Amino acid sequence: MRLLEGKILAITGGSTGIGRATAIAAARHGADVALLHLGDSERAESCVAEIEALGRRAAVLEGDVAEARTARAFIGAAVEGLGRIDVFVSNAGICPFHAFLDMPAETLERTMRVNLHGAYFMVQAAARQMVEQGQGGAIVAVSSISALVGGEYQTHYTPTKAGVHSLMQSAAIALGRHGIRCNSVLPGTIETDINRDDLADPAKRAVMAGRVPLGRLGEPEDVAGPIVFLASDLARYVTGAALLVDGGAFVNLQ
Ligand code: NAD
Ligand code: RM4
Repeated sequence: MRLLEGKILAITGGSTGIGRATAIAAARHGADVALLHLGDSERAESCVAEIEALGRRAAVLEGDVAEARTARAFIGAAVEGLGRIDVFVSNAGICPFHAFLDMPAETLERTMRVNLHGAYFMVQAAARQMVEQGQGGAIVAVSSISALVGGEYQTHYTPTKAGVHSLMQSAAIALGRHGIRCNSVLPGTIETDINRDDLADPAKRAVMAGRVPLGRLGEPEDVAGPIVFLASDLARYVTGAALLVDGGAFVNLQ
């Protein structure tokens, strides 16, 4: 069953990790895909090649989500290249692990700017396009289990993920009258570039894997499926929701 047949999906951070797995899963489900990357042309082009090999169209743009103008440029390029936008996935994010007491102000500000302002600018630009098209749409934001629980070296990051989750709740209200659904996924620990150094510590890795009832850390493809579901008409009455995709880590107290 192809869940996104004939849809056009745009995604940020689409050249690696969860974003790349989602772009390819969407293409397998029948979508054409526009992807935004930052300084990663080679992997972005290889993702485009994979999408095209699946018989779908792809468009690619480079830009920094922290800049509001990137949102306008990306949505504009996606519409120019592929015709319209039915689904938008706000995925780009950073997590430069750092202790709280000596957190550099620039690290805090960059993390907020990319993860929260970036998501806001992008979701707003995508929503404006969907409203103009007049046929509804679906927006999925990649929040995190870290919207709900803390992290000693993530004091700059967890508030942005709580913010992204909250943005989807408020946007669901603002956009419901336009038939645009807004939901978030809350991944647990998924092995990608973002935590490669953090998980290189065997002790930390064992602790993180050990708290997952399903017995392993996540792979990007584990998150792509729930994103495709929320983007699809199977989820047509789901808006303002948050879906944990964490192998059960969040509920594992004892
Ligand atoms: P990743 O590093 O592979 O992906 C992040 C992507 O965002 C990269 O492609 C990167 O180039 C892009 N990006 C970063 N800053 C950008 C900017 N300023 N402008 C444009 N693109 C930018 O790691 P990932 O784990 O796939 O991360 C994707 C999302 O998933 C992030 O929002 C992250 O917070 C979230 N997340 C990840 C995990 C995890 O355990 N891996 C868990 C929960 C949530
Ligand atoms: C997630 C969660 C994971 C961490 C990544 C970087 O939101 O906190 O444990 O590895 O971020």
